[in-house]
Amino acid sequence: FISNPKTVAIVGCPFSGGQGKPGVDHGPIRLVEEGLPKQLEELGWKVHFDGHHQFEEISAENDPPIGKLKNPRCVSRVCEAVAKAVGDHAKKGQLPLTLGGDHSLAMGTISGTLDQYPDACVVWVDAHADINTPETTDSGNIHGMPVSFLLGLGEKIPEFSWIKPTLKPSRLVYIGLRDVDAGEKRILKENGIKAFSMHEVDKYGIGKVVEMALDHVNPNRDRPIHLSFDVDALDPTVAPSTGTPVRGGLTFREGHYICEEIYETGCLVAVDIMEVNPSLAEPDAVKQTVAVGCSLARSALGETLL
Ligand code: Z70
Ligand code: MN
Ligand code: MN
Ligand code: MN
Repeated sequence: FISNPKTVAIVGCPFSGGQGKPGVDHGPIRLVEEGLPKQLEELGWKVHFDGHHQFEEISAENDPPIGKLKNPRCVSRVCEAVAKAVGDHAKKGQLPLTLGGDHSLAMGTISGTLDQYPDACVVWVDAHADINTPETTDSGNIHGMPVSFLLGLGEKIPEFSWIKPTLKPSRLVYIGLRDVDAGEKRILKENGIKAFSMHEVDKYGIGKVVEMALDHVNPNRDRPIHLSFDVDALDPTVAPSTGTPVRGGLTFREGHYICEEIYETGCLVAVDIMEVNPSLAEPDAVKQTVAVGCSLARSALGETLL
């Protein structure tokens, strides 16, 4: 799907409005400072990076809740801008690599991907399902809801009407879940959404889980793949500096294996690395988390062990 010479477009999204903890907006800055653009060049990619998006014209003020949703206008407008950026890069044959920022941004990134590749499937790697609706959310944090907006579930909020809910439940698969709200479990069941929780990773091993996940969304390995990776899918010992660490997560190798295997399909068209928050741990743990974010991106873009 990607034209030659292969170009990756880094879409830096310093944004935290989809949740309550400051600092996640600094994630993309740290990932780039760590040397990610150069690392990708060393893998043979042409790297397009024209600075982090500033979302200048989008105000975080005068944005009272709509129902339970917090910062709804701000999140919506930022995601709309991200959808345009990601879609434009994809249109040029570039592979957008979005650096978050909180996971609400995936409303934008996946909308951008689906605009260019309507038959794309989504592999969502996360401790959380991020599929609450405006009705089921307890927290009101929109980073816990992007998937429901993309699927068109729940009450329609006019402010989010730019989202075309074109993602089909059958084109979505989860890996790594272990902190899923009761309402989310019901939504997953009702919509027949395939999910490989940490229980399945324990039972079958990551090799079999990735194979089954791809067999579900992409049986002939001919559909474009969008990989949306929340670093909290990794165990907190591996990625400590993130907003909602949950014990019992993916090992370092399991996380990277998912990325390597998806790269190997040759179908990958977009990647998100989300929820790196450099303000939530000691300096060494922050450095470790930032380094892991970079190495996940490298694995997804073709870095091999041999
Ligand atoms: C919860 C909610 C969530 C990330 C927390 C948590 C969602 N289900 N996602 N941290 N990355 O607020 O809806
Ligand atoms: Mn750009
Ligand atoms: Mn998430
Ligand atoms: Mn998460």
